[in-house]
Amino acid sequence: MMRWIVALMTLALGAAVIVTFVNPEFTLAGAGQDWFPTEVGRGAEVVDDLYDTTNWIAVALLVLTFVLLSWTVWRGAGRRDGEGSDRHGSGGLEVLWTAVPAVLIAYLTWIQIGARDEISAATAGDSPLVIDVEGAQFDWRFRYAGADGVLGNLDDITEVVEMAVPIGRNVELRMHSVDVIHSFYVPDLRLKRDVVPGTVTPLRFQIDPEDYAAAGSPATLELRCAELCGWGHYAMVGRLRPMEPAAFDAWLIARGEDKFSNRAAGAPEEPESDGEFEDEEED
Ligand SMILES: [Cu+2]
Repeated sequence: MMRWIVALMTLALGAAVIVTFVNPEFTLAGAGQDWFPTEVGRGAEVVDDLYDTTNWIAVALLVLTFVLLSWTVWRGAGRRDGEGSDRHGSGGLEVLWTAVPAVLIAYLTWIQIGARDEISAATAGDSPLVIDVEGAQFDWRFRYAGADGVLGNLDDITEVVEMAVPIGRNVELRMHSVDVIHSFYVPDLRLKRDVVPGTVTPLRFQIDPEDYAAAGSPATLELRCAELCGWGHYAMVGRLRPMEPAAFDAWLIARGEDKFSNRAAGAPEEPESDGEFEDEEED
């Protein structure tokens, strides 16, 4: 009797964990959603496939673990003398539990390399629009080449918090940090990459026009810092503003003209800010 109670309790615990873990997939799928917001980046669906594959392998292993655990408890509790087995070592089992994870890890590595190549292929070709991205405690700064098309000189256009990007055009970020490690994370694009002081990290993407329209053409895409970087980490929020290519070009030219008219009028050359974080700093 005892062993059945123990085995059922173990199974119930296993089932509860599985339901908690697996159920959101079905609930969200029923509502026509996924764990993530609808992807709008070229090649981003590859990340979703990778996520699903990894997730289902984990669920299968979880089920297997609980079934084996329940069986062990049930079998052990049935021994009348109350003694456990004194068997030590099992060559066959050790080979098995080394070989199976090794094969799984090799498989996961293989599909991740494939996914990386597919994502790179999706944004290959076309000389990209280059944007310099600076991560700093605790905001995002963006720098575009001015009218001369060259980054890193006086006519550069600087923005804070919001990065305008053209839809359907390759964008290449050159990311760097002025202090600690940050992480550039845009869930809608399935993009996440560390921004590390002392080095420049490139990151390419393209907002796919069809996917963007299918996602309901959101006015902005959330940008988060995904690396705990200090007390203001929670406020290190930015956004991407997708724009039609013609509107983007016009915006960039206008920003360039603003800058020079401001300078001629003697205005300080300060990037605009939405004040989200700066307000707090003044207190
Ligand atoms: Cu950060």
